[in-house]
Amino acid sequence: MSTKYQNLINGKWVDAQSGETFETRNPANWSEVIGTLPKSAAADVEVAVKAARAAYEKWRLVPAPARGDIMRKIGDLLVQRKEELARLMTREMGKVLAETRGDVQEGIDTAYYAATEGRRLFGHTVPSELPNKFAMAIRVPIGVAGIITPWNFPLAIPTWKMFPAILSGNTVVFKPASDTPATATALVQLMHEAGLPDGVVNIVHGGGGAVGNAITRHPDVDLISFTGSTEIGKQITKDSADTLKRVSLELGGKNAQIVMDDADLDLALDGILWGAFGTTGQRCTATSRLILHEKIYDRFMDMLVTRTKKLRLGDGLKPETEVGPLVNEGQRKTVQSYVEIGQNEGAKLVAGGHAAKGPGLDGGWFHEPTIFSEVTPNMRIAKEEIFGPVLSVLRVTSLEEGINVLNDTIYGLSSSVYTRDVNKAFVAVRDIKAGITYINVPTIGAEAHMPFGGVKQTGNGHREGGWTVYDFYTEWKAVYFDYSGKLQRAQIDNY
Ligand code: UN1
Repeated sequence: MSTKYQNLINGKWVDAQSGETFETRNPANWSEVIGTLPKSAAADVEVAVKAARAAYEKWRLVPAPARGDIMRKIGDLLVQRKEELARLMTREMGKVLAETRGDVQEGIDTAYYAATEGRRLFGHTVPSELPNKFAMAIRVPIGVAGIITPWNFPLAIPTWKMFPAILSGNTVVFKPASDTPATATALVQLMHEAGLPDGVVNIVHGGGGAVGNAITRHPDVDLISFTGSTEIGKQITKDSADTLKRVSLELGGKNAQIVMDDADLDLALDGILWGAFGTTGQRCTATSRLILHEKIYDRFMDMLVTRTKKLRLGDGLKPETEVGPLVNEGQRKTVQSYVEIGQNEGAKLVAGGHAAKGPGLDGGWFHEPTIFSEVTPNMRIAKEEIFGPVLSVLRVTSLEEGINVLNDTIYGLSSSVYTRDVNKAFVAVRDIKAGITYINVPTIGAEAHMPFGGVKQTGNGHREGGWTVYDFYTEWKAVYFDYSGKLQRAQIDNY
């Protein structure tokens, strides 16, 4: 059954002004159309930004605890609809049900965190240097936030951005990935039902070129939060420069797991299978490099290849499926091209390497979980983000070398070290250049109340998640009260 989805602008469900549409389909079974969507353009963004701006002038005055009450209702509705949303998400982007339930859960956690943040949003009171004078710093909202999100966490990532934005008193124009617009619409529908006033959240469907650019270049959009490729992140930075928007970027990764010779190898094996092939490798946190200590290299590779070949591919709605399809044909082509690149570079293909065929697989974008061994740090498959089920394995002789290899990338999102030696673990935490370091945990699975983001070309210094994201969605205002009744000159009268 195909559903007709619309844009939500100023509290009304509407088509694109042009009347044009596009489709969203099931990557496990491409002939299944899930829905049609408005193919919007700059004119639709224009109306949405106007609505968001008008709504902002009222929403900023609603007390934060009252904004938090709506967040709590949003959380409650997400709990009620968790299963329905997870099923829609699996149909729309392919990852297995356990994972799409986890994706919704991340949204629930983010909603309840935001609800309680409505009663915090703490500022500071600070002693003044002058008598009979009071100083404080308070957080104020900023305005209209443009939110541009990817398809791999089609519910969680929009919630990481929209919930703190709205709780802080901003309003939102949201452009979800055109691969997952149905899930995004279900989320916005629920936010609307929870009682957000008209215009506080607006969704405009369409492509990055037409809709995304109109948002990032719009003079009346104050903030941009984007998750996606490093290439587009750089373009957004340029496009938003003319109006000096505040921009938060979560970009690429080339995350690695180091396994030391003293590690619990069974644990490290479970970790790498989940980190590399969970979500079919389509996470910005996915493990795409495995760095093995030479003493355990051969043994661990045997264990890894055996288990990888047993992973069950299929439709994510089936309970026995462990690895779903890639999201679309383009992603599968990218993966196939990297398999070729790896082979030409002289790496050894030890598992997978092909589009997956067979009953239940032929109608979708499936690809075998793939492993290259004997990879060296200068190969492209050791350097470039692939965003699919391809793992490059490198050999090292020490922790120090392992950390150097791990750091040898333009990215710096997530990292992992398996060791039983606490001293080695602390050295790794100190020397690894990444926004996230896990000890005896795979590179995926960040918790919603912790800072999330990366260093180097993974981002531009901001963090999502937890308390840190509120620094992005609020501006600090310094406030001074003088109750002395006379002019007191700072830096002069008291010295
Ligand atoms: C992403 O892939 O962009 O840490 C986000 C994780 C998830 C979020 C991934 N909680 O793997």
